[in-house]
Amino acid sequence: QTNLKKVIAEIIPQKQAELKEVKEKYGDKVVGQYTVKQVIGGMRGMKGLMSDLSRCDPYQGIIFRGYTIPQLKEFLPKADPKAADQANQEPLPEGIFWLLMTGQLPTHAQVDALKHEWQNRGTVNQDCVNFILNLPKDLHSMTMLSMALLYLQKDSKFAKLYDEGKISKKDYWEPFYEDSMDLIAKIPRVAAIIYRHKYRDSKLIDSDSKLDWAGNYAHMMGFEQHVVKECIRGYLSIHCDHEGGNVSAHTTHLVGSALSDPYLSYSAGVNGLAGPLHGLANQEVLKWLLQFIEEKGTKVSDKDIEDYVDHVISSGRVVPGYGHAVLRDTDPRFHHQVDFSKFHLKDDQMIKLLHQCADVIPKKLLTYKKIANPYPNVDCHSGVLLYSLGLTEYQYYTVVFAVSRALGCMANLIWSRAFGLPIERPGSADLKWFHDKYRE
Ligand code: NMX
Ligand code: MLT
Repeated sequence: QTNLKKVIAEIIPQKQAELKEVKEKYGDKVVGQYTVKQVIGGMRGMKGLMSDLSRCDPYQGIIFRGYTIPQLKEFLPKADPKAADQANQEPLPEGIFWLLMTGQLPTHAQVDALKHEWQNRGTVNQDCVNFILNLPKDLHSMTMLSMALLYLQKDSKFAKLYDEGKISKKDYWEPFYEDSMDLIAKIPRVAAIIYRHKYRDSKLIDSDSKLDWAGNYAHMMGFEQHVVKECIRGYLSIHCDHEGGNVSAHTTHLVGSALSDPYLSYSAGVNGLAGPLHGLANQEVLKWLLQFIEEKGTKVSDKDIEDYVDHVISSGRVVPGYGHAVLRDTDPRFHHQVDFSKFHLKDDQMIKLLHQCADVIPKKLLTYKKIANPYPNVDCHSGVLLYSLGLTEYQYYTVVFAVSRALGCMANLIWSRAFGLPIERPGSADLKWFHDKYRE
């Protein structure tokens, strides 16, 4: 079966039964205790959400439906199924979406079907193109993306059916599926239009119906080199999901729980991704590195890097690309990008400097006792990779992240409606409440 919707429709009743069983069997079990410090401290370490798509292990990193990143690189279909060489080893994002949605590794035929489906759904109407082309170019590209997603919201099938009173709760997942698939199909086109508008005199490039979702995105931005297409395939695969609690996934889920449609929900998620402690860190790393190179050049001593870290921290800033709220070791997504760059960009000076920094900075950060994790995260490498491949406009990098994150956020949203999850509404406490409850 290559029709994803039909596959999902068969899995949903089984998964609903599993969720019912979990609720009945374990509904009254205590998950854990949490402290006042955690309530005030961003709920760190508290399990407060259910997301069946992926889980983040502090040491192993992200596990998508039971598979690690190296396993996915090995098992997921590639753009050229016949090429077995290292230059063609990046997984197709179509494959990871299939896995996230179904829990099963896809066949080439299933990935191909998804590629064609997204091609068919991917046209962006001229009114939306005009909307983007009329946006002031000094808006940040993430602001443009968020606005363009809101513009597309007028075509939401869920919002229309709900407004007409034509949809029953048990069927919500279907229009959520339709909207989500449309959004995923259109987002590379929208993102490419933003890129061409902001950085290439608004000269647009037509979609190429022969290409896969990621390859076509690279093409529509104006990059035809094989290595860029491969990079974008890998990039869009590994950034897609990071369990339910990261800011973009959590925001999308929260907004969707109010039955705001996928466009409204993901626009909100994109706004969260645009924060420098989250997805914007990839542009911040590049900015940081370029400033460093301007002052010191690319051939530097370890001491130069250590001094720069001290300088940044003593001025009250963070070193972008290092640390994580959950991870306690180097992010496997960072390793994935190191492998890619060591093969494709081994002589690049900037990449070499980045690898030197990634060696030196964690040791330096370890001397700051308050930092729970000094190791490189996904954003540490991604910007430098794009820069070295010729995509030098770093204020755009988080848009690439957002194109990828749409996969995880949309898959989560569809499953949340299929599971019939309720509106999310935790309690909050004022300071008086803490005093009254705990005063000795
Ligand atoms: N540079 C300097 N200080 C840091 C760093 C860093 N890279 N990482 C953590 N700290 C500080 C943090 O600001 C906090 O200081 P204070 O108590 O004065 O507020 C202290 O160390 C304790 O923070 P942690 O418990 O280690 O980290 P937390 O879970 O609060 O935050 C991040 C996680 C990711 C927000 C944090 O490590 C950070 O700001 N890193 C740099 C930005 C970055 O790379 N973000 C991208 C994350 C990945 N993504 O894609 O979203
Ligand atoms: C992500 O991919 O969302 C980041 O690593 C941040 C997180 O997991 O909190």
